[in-house]
Amino acid sequence: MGSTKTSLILCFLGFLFLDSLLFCSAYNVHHYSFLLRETNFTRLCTTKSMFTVNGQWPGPTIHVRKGDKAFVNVHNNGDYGVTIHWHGVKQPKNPWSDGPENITQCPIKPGKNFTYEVIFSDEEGTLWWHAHSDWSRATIHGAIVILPEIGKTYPFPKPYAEQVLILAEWFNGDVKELIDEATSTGGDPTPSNAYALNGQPGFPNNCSNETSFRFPVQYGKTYLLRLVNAGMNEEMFFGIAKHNITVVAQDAAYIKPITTSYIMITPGQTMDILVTANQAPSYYYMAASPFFDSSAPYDTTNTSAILQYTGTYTIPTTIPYPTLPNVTDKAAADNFTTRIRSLASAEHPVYVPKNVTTRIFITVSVNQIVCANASCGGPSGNRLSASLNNISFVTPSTDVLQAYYKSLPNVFDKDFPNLPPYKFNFTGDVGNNTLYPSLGTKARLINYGDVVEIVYQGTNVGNAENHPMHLHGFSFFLVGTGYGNFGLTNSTKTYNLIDPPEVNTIGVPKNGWAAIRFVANNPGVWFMHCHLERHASWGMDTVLIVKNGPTEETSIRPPPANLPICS
Ligand SMILES: *[C@@H]1O[C@H](CO)[C@@H](O)[C@H](O)[C@H]1NC(C)=O
Ligand SMILES: *[C@@H]1O[C@H](CO)[C@@H](O)[C@H](O)[C@H]1NC(C)=O
Ligand SMILES: *[C@@H]1O[C@H](CO)[C@@H](O)[C@H](O)[C@H]1NC(C)=O
Ligand SMILES: *[C@@H]1O[C@H](CO)[C@@H](O)[C@H](O)[C@H]1NC(C)=O
Ligand SMILES: *[C@@H]1O[C@H](CO)[C@@H](O)[C@H](O)[C@H]1NC(C)=O
Ligand SMILES: *[C@@H]1O[C@H](CO)[C@@H](O)[C@H](O)[C@H]1NC(C)=O
Ligand SMILES: *[C@@H]1O[C@H](CO)[C@@H](O)[C@H](O)[C@H]1NC(C)=O
Ligand SMILES: *[C@@H]1O[C@H](CO)[C@@H](O)[C@H](O)[C@H]1NC(C)=O
Ligand SMILES: *[C@@H]1O[C@H](CO)[C@@H](O)[C@H](O)[C@H]1NC(C)=O
Ligand SMILES: *[C@@H]1O[C@H](CO)[C@@H](O)[C@H](O)[C@H]1NC(C)=O
Ligand SMILES: *[C@@H]1O[C@H](CO)[C@@H](O)[C@H](O)[C@H]1NC(C)=O
Ligand SMILES: *[C@@H]1O[C@H](CO)[C@@H](O)[C@H](O)[C@H]1NC(C)=O
Ligand SMILES: [Cu+2]
Repeated sequence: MGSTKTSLILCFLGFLFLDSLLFCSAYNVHHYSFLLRETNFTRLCTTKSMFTVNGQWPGPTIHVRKGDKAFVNVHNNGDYGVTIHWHGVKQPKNPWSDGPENITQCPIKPGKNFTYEVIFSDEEGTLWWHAHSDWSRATIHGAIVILPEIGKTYPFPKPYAEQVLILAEWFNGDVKELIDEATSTGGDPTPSNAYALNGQPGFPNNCSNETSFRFPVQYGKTYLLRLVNAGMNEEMFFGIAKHNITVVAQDAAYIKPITTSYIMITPGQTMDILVTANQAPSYYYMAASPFFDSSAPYDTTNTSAILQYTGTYTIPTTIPYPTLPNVTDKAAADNFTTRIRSLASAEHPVYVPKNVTTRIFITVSVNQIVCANASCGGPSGNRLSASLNNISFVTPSTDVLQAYYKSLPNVFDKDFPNLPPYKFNFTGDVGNNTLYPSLGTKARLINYGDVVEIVYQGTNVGNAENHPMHLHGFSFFLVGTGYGNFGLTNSTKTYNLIDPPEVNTIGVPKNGWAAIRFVANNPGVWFMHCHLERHASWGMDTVLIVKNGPTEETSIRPPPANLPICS
């Protein structure tokens, strides 16, 4: 329903010395229709109308093969404007279809439609799509499954079957009202009322036992779970009772298999996980619980689904529940995340950039803005804010891409700095001099082909927390992470330049740092932000603009017809 497929053969005539060679590669073009509309849902015995794609929560899965292309026509029948982002799809030269509101396009208004051209390149595994306007992604999201090219196989034995599993958050109230309310008071938004797996909170949430998502498995078979953390504000642990799980990919790039009893996944991340049904046929809970270490309010519940063996057996009166780490157990989180390595090996080396030409050091902070007469709902009557290099991002009302492409003035500045304005003991006892950010719409221009290293330095300003930083338009090598202050001499010594994972979202540890590298080979306007929605709304965002290279092949494509109009 709502999707069709056609095949194209793309041929290049290449000349190699005296021989001419014809290269052909086949790829498929897929067409999807997304109708955005309000739909009633009942969870936790509460019924509400919510904004969805095709009336589904989670929304439809997009299925492609590596290197394919998808045209997705999004028609908005809702009450307010919205955009869609294809999270982790690099979209070579095509920022026009990337989606973040007022960064690469203005919203698709009610009654209007826009067709996204989603261009896949080297991604393979699981990604996802989501609304990129205010908090509408809470209900507007779905998975993207990218299979190997025809004739190619997974780098692990073919699983018997596959299942998308989406972790999300259910709010009893209207999500738009909730964030509008928090924005008007300046206080913390109300946390969600439950997490959900494939749209169902499951045991032990109220009114949820009977509707748990159930995944039927056959004894002896191995399954591939494609797990997406579409949650809004919390990193999560996930595990399956009495079953080990083996993680084989993250963010649509394969990794060396990690066998574990639990994982930690941040909002924005995706993981491909093998599980073998090798226990006594029965019911087993798969569950997720928050990993959150901050004084901010958060959703303290757990969500579960049921791994249900097929066959005849006595249904257990007590279903085994997985043991997941404590909510603040960062050693447990690190124990998993520090094991993640790309598939690179001596036989199959991966080029990790070594000759850095552009270094950007970014402090990542939660801040406050002073309100007259302490009239706001945050600490000390202040307004909660957040920043990168002490600049709290202000969303413009004309998109940055259009302004850049057409050289429109007064939309954004090009002076996002390489360093924070003050040097201090970032993770120590910080005073108030860094509590208050400056405001601005600042982008960092990068030359085509630059070898970029970005160090994200978490700070103890305001409220120290983990920050899952996400960059559009690229996947990057995570070359290092650590606690405390980053130091160019001591921290770079700990880098992994052999087999670092290649990802699009990285959890910067609380009061720690993370270093990433990438080659700026994708011209465009690319949003970079914390994937905790609270922080993104408060200004923990900036824009990287990769300039055109010397040729058409290295330049931004012309804009599509019918881009939504800003107003
Ligand atoms: C949604 O639910 C509300 C009340 O809960 C009801 O008034 C409304 O008619 C429902 N809408 C649809 C489309 O079912
Ligand atoms: C479950 O419902 C009861 C009664 O309405 C309520 O008191 C309780 O807080 C709810 N529990 C959760 C976890 O929502
Ligand atoms: C849900 O399941 C749990 C565990 O089996 C049980 O304790 C609880 O009473 C059930 N709740 C309902 C409403 O059936
Ligand atoms: C899980 O893996 C550990 C370590 O390899 C192993 O000791 C344990 O027996 C495994 N458990 C199951 C249920 O397979
Ligand atoms: C988690 O750890 C904290 C601090 O050690 C402790 O206070 C809390 O009770 C623990 N929570 C659970 C659910 O075990
Ligand atoms: C990491 O997990 C392994 C296997 O569960 C355990 O043996 C080890 O002690 C853990 N390490 C830390 C630092 O928690
Ligand atoms: C490293 O980059 C610099 C600046 O672009 C360049 O001059 C130098 O030749 C490069 N070195 C290597 C080994 O690529
Ligand atoms: C984006 O710009 C439009 C005007 O073009 C404005 O109505 C909307 O509020 C802006 N969005 C955000 C998140 O600022
Ligand atoms: C920075 O702060 C940390 C935590 O308070 C402290 O342990 C460390 O000594 C401080 N470093 C310096 C250079 O003052
Ligand atoms: C920092 O600012 C807060 C108000 O935002 C105030 O309560 C506190 O006393 C200040 N601390 C210092 C050390 O100035
Ligand atoms: C690394 O260097 C930085 C900057 O000099 C320093 O603040 C930090 O404490 C050092 N870290 C370690 C682990 O030595
Ligand atoms: C979609 O938008 C285009 C203009 O952007 C318009 O011509 C077309 O009629 C619209 N289609 C629908 C089904 O509304
Ligand atoms: Cu954050």
